[in-house]
Amino acid sequence: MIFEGLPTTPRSEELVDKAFSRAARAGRAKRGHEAQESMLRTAGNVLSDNLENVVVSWPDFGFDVDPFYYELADAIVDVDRLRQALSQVMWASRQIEDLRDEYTTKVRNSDVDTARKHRKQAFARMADVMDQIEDDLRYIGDSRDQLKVLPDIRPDEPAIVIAGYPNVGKSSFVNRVTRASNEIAEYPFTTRGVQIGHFERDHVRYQIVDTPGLLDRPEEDRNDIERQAVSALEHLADVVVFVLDPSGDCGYPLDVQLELREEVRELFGDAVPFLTVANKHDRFEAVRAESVDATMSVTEDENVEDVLDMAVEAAAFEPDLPTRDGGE
Ligand SMILES: Nc1nc2c(ncn2[C@@H]2O[C@H](COP(=O)(O)OP(=O)(O)OP(=O)(O)O)[C@@H](O)[C@H]2O)c(=O)[nH]1
Ligand SMILES: [Mg+2]
Repeated sequence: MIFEGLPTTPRSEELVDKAFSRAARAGRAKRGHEAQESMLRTAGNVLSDNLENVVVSWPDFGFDVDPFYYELADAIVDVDRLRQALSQVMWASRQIEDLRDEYTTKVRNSDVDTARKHRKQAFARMADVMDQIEDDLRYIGDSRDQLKVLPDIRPDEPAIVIAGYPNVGKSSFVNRVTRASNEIAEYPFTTRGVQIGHFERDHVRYQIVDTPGLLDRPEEDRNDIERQAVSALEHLADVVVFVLDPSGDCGYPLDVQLELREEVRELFGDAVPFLTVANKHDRFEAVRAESVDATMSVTEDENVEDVLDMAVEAAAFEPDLPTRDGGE
């Protein structure tokens, strides 16, 4: 996952302490001008290098971040604010380099007492720059802590997104079709976690994503974070499987479920294939044919594999296979 390896972000104060104590140590090893210059260089380098490392450890949001993760990240933190913070930190890194170079010249061209004054002034100005980015570093650090735990979804692998009212059998379906691989993980993303299962067809790994609390109720009941997470799912989905429970055992009448279906269908738009599957076939006789693409019963193991085949076919995923004659 793209944000997984981000290192912890240092705080301003922490970096200043580190830079100035290293500088003091470097200064003790030398005398006169050289001591002052060495302190200046050490402090400047420690600060500017550490700040630059903070920035370069992040992916470029305008370039390297898949739309799925961009949206998801933006649901959790303010990505514009984060990008601004990162560019402020980059600015600070450059600013400190400039101070280092400016004062190195001054130190070299003055007597030892004045050199010490210049060095002290440089340190004060560096500390000032660090004060100015205190909030930015904190925002970056907090963002890092939150984004680090995003679910490990691969935007480049085909994804089947499961939707439908609570209790219709979404999790039962996901559990059933991923039983062999047993790769279901819970993530602290929404209140109820995101469930991601995997299975393989023709050597292609498919992700099957169940999002309790997201696609299981009308739009107006979602809060901002959830709405944003839904729009992330829109980028991710290669096919949506909407699960109905025509028996009504789930507690929602069929017409209410069909309303939600239209809403979810509109959310994803025409570009994403959409399948409606009536589950719990053991609990109802028939459902009007035009409203569903398939019927199944997960608990009776009826038609489940066929539904999965339909989903795989609808996702129409074409892996980039090497050409047979190896022409390239
Ligand atoms: N009779 C019958 N019951 C089923 C079938 N599939 C699932 N169930 C039952 O329906 C209940 C709800 O199933 P879940 O898989 O938890 O439903 P869900 O859609 O994941 O529910 P939420 O996670 O709350 O959104 C469970 O008691 C299942 O055993 C089925 O085909 N027939
Ligand atoms: Mg569930």
